[in-house]
Amino acid sequence: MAVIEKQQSEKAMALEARYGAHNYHPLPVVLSKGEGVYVWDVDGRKYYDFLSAYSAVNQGHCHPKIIGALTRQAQELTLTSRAFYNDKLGEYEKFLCGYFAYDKVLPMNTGAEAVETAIKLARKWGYEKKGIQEGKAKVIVCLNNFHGRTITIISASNDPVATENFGPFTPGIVPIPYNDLEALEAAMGSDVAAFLVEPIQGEAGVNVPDADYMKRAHEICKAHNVLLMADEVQTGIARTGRLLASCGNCACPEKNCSGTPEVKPDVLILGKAISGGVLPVSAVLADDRIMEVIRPGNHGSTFGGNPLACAVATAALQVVAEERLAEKADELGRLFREKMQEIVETSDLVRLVRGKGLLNAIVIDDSEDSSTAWDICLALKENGLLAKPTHGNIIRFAPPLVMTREQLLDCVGIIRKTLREFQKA
Ligand code: IF1
Repeated sequence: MAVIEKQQSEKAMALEARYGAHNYHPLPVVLSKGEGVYVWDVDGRKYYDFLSAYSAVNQGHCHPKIIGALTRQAQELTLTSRAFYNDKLGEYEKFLCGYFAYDKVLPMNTGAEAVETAIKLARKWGYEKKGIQEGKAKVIVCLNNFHGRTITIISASNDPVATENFGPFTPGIVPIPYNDLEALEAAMGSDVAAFLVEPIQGEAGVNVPDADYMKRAHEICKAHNVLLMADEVQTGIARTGRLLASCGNCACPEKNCSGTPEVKPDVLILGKAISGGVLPVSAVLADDRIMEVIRPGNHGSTFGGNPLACAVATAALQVVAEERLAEKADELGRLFREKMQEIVETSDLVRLVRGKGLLNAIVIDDSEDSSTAWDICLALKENGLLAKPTHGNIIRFAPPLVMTREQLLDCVGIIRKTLREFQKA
């Protein structure tokens, strides 16, 4: 690398080290441009993006339709706050409710805010509709979950790195093992308001539960008058080969998803790719019997549902339908896992591949605290593909859903070549 080029990258990294909190340990690459499935670093090197900003850039970087919506709205009106009406929010709310087949939506900004909103909604519904004793409402969560970084959300976490020295924690949260319906049944009770669950646990290492887990979990919830709250911040918006990982139900105008409706969560939590990764947009959807407990002054956000977010998210969801991204993710995901399985069978470095749609991961045959997965990601970077380990020995592979078959096979070639180089080293 030419000295000047190195200096640019190192200068950017040094500035973050000096002036930024050290709350991340990024791969040593400094990105300056993104387009579709590609990103470029400050030295002009081109990479396949195989993380998609943790599944926020499902539609590809800087999708022209979404950027067009952003720039047009940015020149009209970006923010009114909810102190006043505006001409974009009602239309957006109608579009979103029609797209996902719910009566109402509460618009927020980040995924964590949407999860917090869902917990508040469930508690209020529990007291006012289910008759739970005031202050006693419980929310069931799964071990090894990831729902965000706020105090209430990490109160549900069993990840010491995410929780140590952040106490005291929020009460009323009951952890159970993931993909364990007996444990869910056993945790049920008259004081339980909701079950909050990821249809696939992303951060935990792309843990895919039994095929009927969400359906049977919903049956147990219904039997005990408990709300099923699906956190689809990472698995939603076509990432797993269906519009939503939990229900596979597609109500969007273009009937984009081929899935049959398996389960419709009582509360649906969306974020990340709802805006195509262009700006923070999240949403909580529910039918009237639940959302009607929210009255003026109960909840809000300065930026929640701002006109810019409405324009961007509408365009981002239209792209999902128009470009049939759910079906693409399903088809390319199967091809990717098939090719990864060939590597599993010929390499003693990779223990297994798992995932759904284009949310996949490989498990490296090394201990969780080894640096092997990290070192493989460094080698992948040198070969033109950016990915990052989730936990220890697990590498998540989540490219933008707009990838072509040829590009995917090119990426498989890079992964195969890198693992071979690694094997010989
Ligand atoms: C970080 C993880 C992924 C999420 C689910 C809610 C949120 C997330 C299922 C909160 C956010 C992000 C957060 C980011 C890294 C990334 C992540 F590694 F942290 F766990 F994707 F797996 N529900 N996930 O995945 O949404 O508030 O971030 O908008 O915090 O390091 P957010």
